[in-house]
Amino acid sequence: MKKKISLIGAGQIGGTLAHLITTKQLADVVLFDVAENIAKGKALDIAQSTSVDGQNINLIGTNNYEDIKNSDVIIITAGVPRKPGMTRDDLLEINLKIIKQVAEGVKKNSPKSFVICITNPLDIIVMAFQKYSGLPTNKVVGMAGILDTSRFKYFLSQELKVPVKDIDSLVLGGHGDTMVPMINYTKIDGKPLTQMIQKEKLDLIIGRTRKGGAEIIKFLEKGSAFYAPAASGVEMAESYIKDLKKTLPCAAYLNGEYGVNNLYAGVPVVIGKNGAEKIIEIDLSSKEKEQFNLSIKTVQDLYKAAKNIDKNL
Ligand code: TXD
Repeated sequence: MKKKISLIGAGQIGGTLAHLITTKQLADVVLFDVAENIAKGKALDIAQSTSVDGQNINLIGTNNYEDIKNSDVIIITAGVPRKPGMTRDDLLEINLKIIKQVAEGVKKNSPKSFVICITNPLDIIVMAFQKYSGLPTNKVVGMAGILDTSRFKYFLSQELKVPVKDIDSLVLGGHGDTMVPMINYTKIDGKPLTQMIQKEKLDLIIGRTRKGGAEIIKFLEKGSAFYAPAASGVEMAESYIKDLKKTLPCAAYLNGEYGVNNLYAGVPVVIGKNGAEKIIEIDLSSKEKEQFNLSIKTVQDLYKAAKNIDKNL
């Protein structure tokens, strides 16, 4: 039975998601955007690429929420991206309004979907989507940790001259400047990272990872990163659709895990046919636990700011 993925937002990430889903033949695609012609134009262009590569994938572009009915997966990128000099938190007020509209559309038309939020500020937007939509917490997750981990692994691979596939790592916590690369968990070809790199070089790489988004925004001037974010979102969708039960760093609803309650934050999550099936609690060093708790505090503070904007959150 062909699967269906609806993409709410047909901008830089949404369009790239649509193209990746098509080339991987993962599912038929609905590209939804308030800018209907953007959605229609990108859907038509990607659909025409299937004649070249032979994929059996159907795509439509729309601004009608009824077209997302019975989606297996919904990936949300609707919102405003950062401009140079902006923080992810600066997007809070405008993107909260947008995610409320999106939540209403999804709740009404496709409430049984597995929903992956990408819009920033990610940890709060995914929380707001779950609260506004009322979808079960195991069926609503946020994409950030896979992207942050991919950046960290890439920088390490460049520094140590090893293939990224030989690096195991996790970046957890909030998707912001306090995100936590798990140094003790990171292995290079099975060996502890700390035995492979000088502290000064590692600190530079951690700093660059935390500012990874801003570095790309500076180059692009208009818009923010979209290839790696889209690849990261597709990995989550694929693990759900194919029931791969991959353990992936995602923003998931914490209900006591890691000592955190009623908050979304980046943790290792098993993603399978039931959505966020299990949160994995890894052992944290005392320093990692301190940094993780600080990151959680920044998410909690931003959530308080969100509740000041909308008391219903
Ligand atoms: O790791 C992560 N989670 C981040 C997320 C990585 C990179 C980018 N991150 C955030 O994703 C970024 O800060 C933005 O908040 C979103 C989307 O980024 P993108 O680069 O795709 O932004 P675009 O190109 O501006 O696309 C956004 C689209 C655009 O086409 C708008 O017309 C549409 O969103 N939009 C809407 N669609 C549906 N419904 C509503 N209300 C709406 N408002 C705008």
